[in-house]
Amino acid sequence: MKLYELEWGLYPRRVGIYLAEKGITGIERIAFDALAAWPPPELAGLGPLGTVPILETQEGTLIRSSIAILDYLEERFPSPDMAGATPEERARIREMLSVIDEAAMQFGIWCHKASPLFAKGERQSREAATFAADAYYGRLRMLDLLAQENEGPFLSGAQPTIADCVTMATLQFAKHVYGVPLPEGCDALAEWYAFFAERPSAALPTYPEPVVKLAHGLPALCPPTCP
Ligand SMILES: N[C@@H](CCC(=O)N[C@@H](CS)C(=O)NCC(=O)O)C(=O)O
Repeated sequence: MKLYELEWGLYPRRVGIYLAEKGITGIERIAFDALAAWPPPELAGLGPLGTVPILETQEGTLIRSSIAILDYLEERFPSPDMAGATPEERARIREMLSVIDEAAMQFGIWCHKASPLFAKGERQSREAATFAADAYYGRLRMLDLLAQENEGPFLSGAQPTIADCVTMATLQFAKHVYGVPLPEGCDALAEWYAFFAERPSAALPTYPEPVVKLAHGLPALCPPTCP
């Protein structure tokens, strides 16, 4: 199998953290360079979406969404279970996944509409960015409530799940690339973050300096109205 990725990108990191937690090592990793022209020419041969991660299975099927890749790998490698052992556990993990996936989407809009990183290629909108920043923090507050219900130390139960991987990829990227902290008062989420960040799977990737230079400091530039 082959995984096409940007090692440090928010969505590919979901898969990177998952592979490390799961202990899957036999996948060839092909990392693109975001500082070169985007999209890289090789991406054109991998279907029309033009985003990473993409998993190419042994049979040659291309899977082009991070959550679909995680679902596929869970079915392919069921042990150790990271998707929930019972229908109830699976539902709980999906509940968290949908909240953090919505958060990631809103975070992307905040960045695309207000960060100097995108100012050249995209129409900027302070109004859209502030709306998205508030929506991002709103989703994290929801996730904090869900984390409060859990006995931990992981987001859902006593073992790492795909909800931990997807959440860590999002929060770590927000913090280290854009300088976006957790919203105030999200103590359960903050406690989980401090715990999970120490795991080897969450070791920081190398973020490209020119990207961080332009991206860092987003909250000062365009703050959420309810920090
Ligand atoms: N929904 C997709 C989103 C993937 C995505 O947007 N990836 C970013 C990199 S982190 C990308 O490829 N962006 C390039 C572009 O949109 O042109 C997933 O979950 O995999």
